[in-house]
Order: sequence, then structure tokens, then C-alpha cells
Amino acid sequence: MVVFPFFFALLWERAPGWGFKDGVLHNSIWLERAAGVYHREGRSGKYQLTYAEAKAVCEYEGGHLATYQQLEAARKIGFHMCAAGWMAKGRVGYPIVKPGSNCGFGKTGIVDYGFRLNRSERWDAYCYNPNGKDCGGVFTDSKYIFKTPGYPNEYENDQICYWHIRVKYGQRVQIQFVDFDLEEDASCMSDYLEIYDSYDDVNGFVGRYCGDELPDPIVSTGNVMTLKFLSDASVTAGGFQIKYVALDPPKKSAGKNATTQSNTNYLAGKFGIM
Ligand SMILES: [Ca+2]
Repeated sequence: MVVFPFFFALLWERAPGWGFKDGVLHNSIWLERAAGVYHREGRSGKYQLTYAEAKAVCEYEGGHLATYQQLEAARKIGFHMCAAGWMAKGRVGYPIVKPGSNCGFGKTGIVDYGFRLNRSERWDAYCYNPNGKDCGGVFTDSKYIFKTPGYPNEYENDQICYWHIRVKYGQRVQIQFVDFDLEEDASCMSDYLEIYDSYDDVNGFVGRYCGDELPDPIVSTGNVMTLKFLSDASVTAGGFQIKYVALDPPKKSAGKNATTQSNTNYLAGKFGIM
């Protein structure tokens, strides 16, 4: 099941790049505002939800459709999704942090499709629920433990959760696997956890994980990280508990500069097919 073992040495000397990735400065201005906004798509894939269905998805999980202002607050702390979704009052749009030619028309901000007259149009959904941290959201705490929805019970079919981690400027994110059990298959096509060394699920792919082997700890290169959990339509398993902690930059003590401090100063990923 290990497709390619992968070791990516990250030297502490590259510290000046911390918090600055892909031309976007991740400063700490918005860190206090953990937004509670998350993205949802229909069980059958992208752009399948009418306005009424999108609303129901959020409400089923104890929240409601995010307002434009809530989505913008989340965007400011690094929430970036290349998928248009319903917001409150029938508005549609998506949050862009990093300008790109194939998403967001090269601009940053909320790409706003406005208030839709036809609410039978099918888009994704942006929900807001600061208390519903079970399946996804934006996290700015210095440590937190993510669990698959329903843990310690088995997770359900057809789950998609995105956890966006954003710690203080200058810090890094260390991911530690406490418990891990996802449906096993050779290339993790059924159920999987994907980890990205960036604020979205496009850039910085680190690895895709399934089965019940406990992966090694992972340390980000910057102050953001994204986890995506997906389960398909059949066969579930025990799920996972994954802890993250914010690592402070190493102090430049007098004398020699230590280049490494422990065996977690690297990104180690088990790659699936990408
Ligand atoms: Ca499954």
C-alpha cells in the first residue's frame, strides 16, 4: 500500500520564507477570528445543490448558510476554495486568497455571482457553524485534535471534510497521528485523508493516506496546512484522531546553530496517485 515513500528535507535555515507562500503574506491580523465557515458539496459531487438543499445541508449539521461577511472573514484567515457555493439569502460566490488564472479571474476576494434569481441552480454550499467543528472548518488555535465525524464510532459514508489550519505568522504546523483507521485499498481511492502544505487543496500536496498504519508526523513549511477527509459510498472504518500543534521558530541561541532538532523536521508523505 505504500506507493512511494517520500522524504522532503526542510531546513530551518529557510526560515525567512515562513508564513510567506505563493506570494501571499500570511500575517496575523485576522488570527483572532476563527471563522467557523466551511465548504460543502453534494454527495454526488460538485455543483449538485439547489439553494434549498444547500440550506438543509448546513442546518442538518447545526449551522446555517454563511453570509457574505462571514465568508470574507474566513477568506482573510486563509480560506481559499475554487468552487462556487450558496451563501445566505441566495447569494453565490467563492473565496479566493491566491490569485490564479484558472480560478477567480486573477483576483483575490470573494468572487461574487450575486443574488441568484433562479434558486434551482446547482452549486456547492458555504456553511457557518462555529461550534460544529466535527467535519471541517478554519482553525487558528495553537493546538487542536481533529476527529472523523462521530469518532470514536466509525465514520459514515459520503463524508467530505476540509480542515484549514492557520497558526501565527512565523510558526509551523506539526501534524501528529494519534489514531488512524480508514478503509484500506491499494491506492487510497475509496476513503482517504489528504494533507496539503498550503491553505487550499490544490497546492503543496504532501500525501494521501488510508489503511490503519499510523503515518509519521508532518511539519509544514509555512504557517498554514489543509487536511481533506473523504469517504465513499460503502465500507467505513474506525476513523482518526489527528493532533496539530503550532511550533515556534527555533531560538537563535548563542553558539552553534542547530540545523535540526528532532526527527520531525521534515515532510514525510505516503503518496497515492496524483
Ligand atoms: Ca469507504
